[in-house]
Amino acid sequence: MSLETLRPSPAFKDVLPIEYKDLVEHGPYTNRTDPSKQSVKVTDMGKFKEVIEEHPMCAGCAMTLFIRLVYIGMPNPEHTIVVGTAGCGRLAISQASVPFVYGNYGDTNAVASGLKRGLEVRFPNQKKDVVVMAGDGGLIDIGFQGMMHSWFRKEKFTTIMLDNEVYGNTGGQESGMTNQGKVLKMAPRGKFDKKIDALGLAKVAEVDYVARLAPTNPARVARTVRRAIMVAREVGHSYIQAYTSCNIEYSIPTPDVMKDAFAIEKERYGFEEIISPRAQEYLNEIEKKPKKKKTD
Ligand SMILES: Cc1ncc(C[n+]2csc(CCOP(=O)(O)OP(=O)(O)O)c2C)c(N)n1
Ligand code: SF4
Repeated sequence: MSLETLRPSPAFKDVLPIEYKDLVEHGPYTNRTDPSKQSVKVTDMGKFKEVIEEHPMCAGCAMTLFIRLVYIGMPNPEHTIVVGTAGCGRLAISQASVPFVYGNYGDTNAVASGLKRGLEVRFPNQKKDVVVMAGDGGLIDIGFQGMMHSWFRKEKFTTIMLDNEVYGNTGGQESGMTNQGKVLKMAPRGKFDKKIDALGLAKVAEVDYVARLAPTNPARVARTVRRAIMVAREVGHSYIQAYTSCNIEYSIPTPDVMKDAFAIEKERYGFEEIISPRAQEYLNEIEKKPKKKKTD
C-alpha cells in the first residue's frame, strides 16, 4: 500500500461531491504554501465554505460558536483528526468535514496518544494534526488520568476543553470545573469543592502551550487554535481551556449568551497564554513577518 495520502485523480474531478470541491476551491482545504497560515479568515465568515455548517445542539449554545471557530482556526483541517467523546460538543463535532473518532467517555487522550503515534508511522511524509475536543466532565473528571499522563508524556497533540462548568448532556450534574457553591439541577445543595485549577495542572505538567479564553473575540480564538496546533505539531503538547457556557443548565436566556461570555471573561476567565521557551521560539520563527523591501 502506498504511503501517500489519498489524492483524487484529476480525471474524476467533475464527479467529486460538490461539498468536497467547495471545501477545496472555496474553503479551508485550499492548498497553501505556508502551513502556519490559515487559508480562511474569521473576518470572512459567511463568505467561504466551512467544515461545519449544521448542528443539532441547543439554539444559541456558546459551545457551538466556539467549535465553529476551532475548525476555522485549524491550520490544515484536511490533515486533522478530532478525537471526542460523549457530551454535548460531539453533536456538532460529528457533523464536521474532518474525521472524528468517538472515544469512550474518559479515553480521549489515551486514544489520541496512540492515534498520533500511529499516524507518524503510517504517514512519515505528511504531518497529521490530532485534536482532542471534549467537555470538562470528559476531561477533568472521568478522563483525568489519561489527560494528565498525555500531558506529562508531552504527546504531540492538542487538548481542547469545552468548559461549560457542568455535565450538560446528562442534565446538570456538577463537574470538577463547576464553581464552588454553584447550585445545579443535580447538585441541589451546591457544589462543595472548588473549581479544579486545570491551568495550574497544565503548568505543573509543563505543557508547552496553554491558553484560557472565552469566545468573545473570534479572531483570537482562531489564532489561539492555530498556535496550539502548530506547537503540538512540532514541539509538544498544547492545551486550550474555553469557557463555553451552557445556557440550558445555567438558565442564560439565548439573547444574553454573549453578554454572559463577556461578563465571565471580565470576572474570572480572562485570556491567558502560558508558553514554554521552546514553544515561544518556534512560534516566533513561524510568525515572523517577512521584511518589507526597501523602496528607493
Ligand atoms: C463511561 C461513561 N460514563 C458516563 C457516561 C454518561 N455521560 C454521557 S455525557 C456525560 C456528561 C458530559 O459532560 P461533559 O463531559 O462536561 O460535557 P457536556 O455535555 O457538558 O458538554 C456523561 C456522564 C458515558 N457516556 N460513559
Ligand atoms: S445542554 Fe447546554 S451545553 Fe448542551 S447543547 Fe444545550 S446549551 Fe449547549
